[in-house]
Amino acid sequence: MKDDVSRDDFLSMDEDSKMQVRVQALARAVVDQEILTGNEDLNALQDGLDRASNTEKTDTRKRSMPTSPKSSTMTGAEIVIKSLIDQGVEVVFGYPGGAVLPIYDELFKQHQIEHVLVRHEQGATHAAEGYARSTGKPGVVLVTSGPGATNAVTGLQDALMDSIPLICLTGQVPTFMIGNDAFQEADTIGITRPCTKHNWLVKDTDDLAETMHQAFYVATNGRPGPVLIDIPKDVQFASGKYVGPRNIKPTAYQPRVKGDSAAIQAAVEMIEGAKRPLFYTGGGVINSGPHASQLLRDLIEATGFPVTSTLMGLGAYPASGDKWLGMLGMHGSYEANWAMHDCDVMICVGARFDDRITGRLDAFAPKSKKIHIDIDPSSINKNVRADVPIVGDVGHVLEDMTRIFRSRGAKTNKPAVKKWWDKIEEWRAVNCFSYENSDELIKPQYAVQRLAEAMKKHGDYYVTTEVGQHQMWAAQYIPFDAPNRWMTSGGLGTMGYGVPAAVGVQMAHRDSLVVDVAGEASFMMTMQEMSTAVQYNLPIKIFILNNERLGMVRQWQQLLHGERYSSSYSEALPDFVKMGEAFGCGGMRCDKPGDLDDAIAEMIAYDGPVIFDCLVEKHENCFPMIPSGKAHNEMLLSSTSGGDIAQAIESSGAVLV
Ligand SMILES: Cc1ncc(C[n+]2csc(CCOP(=O)(O)OP(=O)(O)O)c2C)c(N)n1
Ligand SMILES: [Mg+2]
Repeated sequence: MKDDVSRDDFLSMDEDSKMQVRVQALARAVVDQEILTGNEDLNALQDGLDRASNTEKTDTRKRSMPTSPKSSTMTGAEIVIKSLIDQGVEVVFGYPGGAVLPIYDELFKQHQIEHVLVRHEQGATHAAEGYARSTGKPGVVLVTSGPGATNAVTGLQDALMDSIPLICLTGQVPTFMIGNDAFQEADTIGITRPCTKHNWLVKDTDDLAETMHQAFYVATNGRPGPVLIDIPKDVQFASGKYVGPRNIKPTAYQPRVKGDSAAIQAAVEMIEGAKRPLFYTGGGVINSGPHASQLLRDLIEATGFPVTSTLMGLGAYPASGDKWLGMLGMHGSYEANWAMHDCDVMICVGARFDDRITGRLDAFAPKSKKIHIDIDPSSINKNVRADVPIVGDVGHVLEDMTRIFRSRGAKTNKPAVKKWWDKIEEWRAVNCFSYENSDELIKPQYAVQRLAEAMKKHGDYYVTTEVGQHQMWAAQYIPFDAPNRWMTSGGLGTMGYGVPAAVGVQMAHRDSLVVDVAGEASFMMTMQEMSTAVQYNLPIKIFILNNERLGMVRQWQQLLHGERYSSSYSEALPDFVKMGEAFGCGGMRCDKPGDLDDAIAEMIAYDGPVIFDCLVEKHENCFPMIPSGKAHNEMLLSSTSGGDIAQAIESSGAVLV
């Protein structure tokens, strides 16, 4: 339709002209697709035409009820849009194609939902993830069948591993052609079953509304995650019954949110007696909502215990808080990892004992008793045995725990905890994030530190990242004082996440500063989304730490593969400044430490999206590092000598990633 008439022209037309345009578009869609051959399809087409002409006619055909927007009978495509509106959806990230044209047609006719046209379906899923993580609301994706759906798979798996609520709507070939190897057919349900929390193929328009609302429920309740609804094209054209979100049948999926009170009581007793306690928090705190982060802060202040967090949990407890030890894990802080190794009571809140956190499992926190709070029962005792497991929502459990702790007099073993803090201060004094700076070359750590200072000066900021060394430096050097400000691909480690995620974040926070800390190689995986940023006036800043290397791969090859740098050099890089110009956004370059502050200030002040090419030292490694297969107390620091590093990883560890 866009070929013939613009959206604004369409909206200003009288009803007769609008009708004509719709009829032509529907007819064209049929010819283009060459799929409406059977009687049922002709009925479906007739339904669409009837609706378009808004004729009040009685018809004996099964699914040809005329509809008005208020009626509870609508076409499948209308049901999709009405369900989204009733679920409070404001933005959909998507890409059209033959199998979703009826839904795109309905999008065209309304004003409540904004559609963001990405440049690749992977971009739609990451943008929806960025939107979801920065707002706490589910992200919505709309893509076509076949390649549209398969392109979305990486983002679905990413969202599954990081527990991000997404609703992905895919078009499918008409029901009567499924299994025929039809044009753009793929077994989307089969392909996405392992990378969604749940998925549905809707074969009857009467089931569509119910399924849409179920999908929102499943994606956002319990451990959040991506869900997918596959909607054949005839189901979109046909008419069916609409039910609102409050009228759907009760579902069997009722995740437990309240923790067992006896277990919470046992946990409080353990907290009271702890001599070397540690809070180990994760993305579950953020997913539970800002209230959970506040409760966590209250409990930490009430106990006076130290706290560390996974990559996904940054911001739940403020980095400026005095109980903060920094992130733990493979590239976490010295003090956090040592505290983890030596603690006697570990309070794990909304984290899942991922291998990046535990290191060698049989040497993980060997002297500790573990309390594990998680909404997902399958996470408990999966990798590490919990002494006190508590299944429930972090917010609910922390509220009960704090109440019980206070009602018993807020007792802790103060002298022992004071001694523990003294020990922690010794580890802190190691100053594990120090590095040798240079006047000539921009050290990547320095670049991130200067960026962090400038962002702090600017005020509230949101950061996305790609995957690699730059991601770890961003986690180490950028402080987050609030939840929902840090968007990174933790579980899947997806290069190419950051640009589209920044698009999604900026859609939700139009006036905020949104920066993607990128590597040059990752940026090139989804850089086409700069075009999306330009189209929707999203002033995202892409801060590339350009080391002309697949830096993290190079680091592992140096440490593990005898310095044989097999294919880890970024050859034939484009000129990122010219690329910025070509996209119609800003392009900047900086290669001198002395110019960096001014250049970063210019980038932040630039009125629009910017690609910032920061040329950094090419051989810097990311420390501290727990070599694979080692325990937390065997961490390497930047001061560890080269020979010791080369020998640090044994063959048993080399097999691990
Ligand atoms: C899609 C994808 N492919 C491959 C990898 C493996 N990988 C992890 S980090 C990395 C290098 C990233 O290079 P760059 O984006 O320049 O970041 P740097 O490490 O140099 O900061 C690679 C190839 C990945 N994480 N994701
Ligand atoms: Mg690089």
